[in-house]
Amino acid sequence: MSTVREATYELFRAHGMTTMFGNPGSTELPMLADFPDDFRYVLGLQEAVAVGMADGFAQASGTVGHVNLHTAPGVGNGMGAMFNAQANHTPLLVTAGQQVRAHMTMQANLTNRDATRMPHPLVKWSFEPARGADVPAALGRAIHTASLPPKGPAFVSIPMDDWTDEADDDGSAHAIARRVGGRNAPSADAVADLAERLAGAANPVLVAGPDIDASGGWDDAVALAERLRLPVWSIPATGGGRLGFPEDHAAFRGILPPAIGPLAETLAGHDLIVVVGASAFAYYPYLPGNLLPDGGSLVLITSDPEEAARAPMGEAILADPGLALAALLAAADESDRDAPEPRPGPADPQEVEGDAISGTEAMAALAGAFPDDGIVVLEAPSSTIALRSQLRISRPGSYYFGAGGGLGFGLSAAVGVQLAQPDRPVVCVVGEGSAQYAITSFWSAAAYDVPVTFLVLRNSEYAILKWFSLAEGVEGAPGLDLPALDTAATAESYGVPARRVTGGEELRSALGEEIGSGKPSLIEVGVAPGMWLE
Ligand SMILES: Cc1ncc(C[n+]2csc(CCOP(=O)(O)OP(=O)(O)O)c2C)c(N)n1
Repeated sequence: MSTVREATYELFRAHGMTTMFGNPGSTELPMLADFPDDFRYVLGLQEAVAVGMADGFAQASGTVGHVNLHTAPGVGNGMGAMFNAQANHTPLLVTAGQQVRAHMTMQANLTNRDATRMPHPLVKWSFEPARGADVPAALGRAIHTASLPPKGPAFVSIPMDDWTDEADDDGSAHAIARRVGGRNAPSADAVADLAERLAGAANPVLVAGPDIDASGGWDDAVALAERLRLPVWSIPATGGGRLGFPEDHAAFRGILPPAIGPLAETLAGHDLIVVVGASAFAYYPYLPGNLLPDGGSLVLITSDPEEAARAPMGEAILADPGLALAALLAAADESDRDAPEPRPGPADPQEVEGDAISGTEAMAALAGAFPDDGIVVLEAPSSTIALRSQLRISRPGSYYFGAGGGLGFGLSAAVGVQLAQPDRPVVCVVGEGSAQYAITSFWSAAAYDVPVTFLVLRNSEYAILKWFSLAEGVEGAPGLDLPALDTAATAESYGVPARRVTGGEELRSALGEEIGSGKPSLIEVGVAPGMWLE
């Protein structure tokens, strides 16, 4: 006979889920009792940080992440980060403690009175087992649900007295042994049809999305583009948490603009647009126009039925992006079309007045110091495009961004990514405004000696919101300036050594010293106000 707790840890072990992120409360302590030596608990000081770390860890490790939250208030604090995890297609098990069963009907203090409803619509499945003995099977079901396409968070609320209950040994053994595969190959007909259309199109184009990276399709995307001479665009920068194609490749054309009209205009002249591993498209701001260029048709390949259904135009093939690319490649003959125009090289940074530098110059300095095996976690809104233009990432699994747009992903996910990839240097590029949403990540980085290099771009404002004000015709909005926000001093107070640098040269040499140093550290540089688009 084993207890529910023993059977549960066996289940986690069987799935390779031996890292647990969390912030504990009294209702979670029974789960954490006698914490096994082969498990690692990573404390986040606020639940948004714990969820963000688990998100980064899950994506960069390829396992299901696990975050344990404190009953209703902990789930509430974690929900913004769950929104990002859902948009990122991150496989994530979210567990939360719950009052003792005997206390729930009378709604004793800290009872999560509607636990299963609370995290909706951000989770794929939400459950509170009817009996303690069912906890391992419920967790098994949540793990499978999280890892089936579309990957995403699944939630289980667990009353605190369940952990010492006797497990259902037969049921637990099956739960521990079960494996559920979720990669669907496209139908042979769909592949043959699309391969024929790609061969016959006058000017086809590939639009690469984040799930190419997540499904291991990077190399086949490159081979397909080369064989068919396809120009390749990235989906809009704000809509994708990963990169689907090397951005220094000769076929890579750039990043599509995020609004309806400009996006279609950018693709003008293409008669076949094949979008792989993405939502088509995560538009914002609203700039109406035609959804497709004249004479263009679009085929979306996604493993997410909702992405397939909600796209406002074109056809969709429901399939794992990596498997679909492999199948298309196998069906593709070498094309004699002309090779696509190469993308121009990075722009020279413009001079700005005063001590601050442009976001472009800051990103050029980063590019100058960035190692081949580096990983970027990005949350610096007004320098997002500058980073993508200056630092042309050439390897898979090297870029993470909060696709939901909820700030707080950057700092926290960077810690999780680094824990999952201890041998690759992680650089977190973050705006000083964005950093505040997950500021206690600095403590976790210091406490667990997670050697992220944090690059803080300090422009003393919410620059992107000022840019949006112009786009939205809004004047006189309050709350867009951030005077005297000293992120370097705050990081120091949490135990992360910080330094301030001035100018591109100093920034580049500081980055060269810190990246790969094996220690967490922070570099803050002054950046001039404004949007940096090259
Ligand atoms: C949770 C959350 N709250 C608010 C916002 C709105 N928001 C988007 S960008 C931004 C400003 C970010 O400031 P900073 O990191 O300094 O970057 P900058 O725009 O100056 O480059 C804000 C507040 C958001 N995206 N997410």
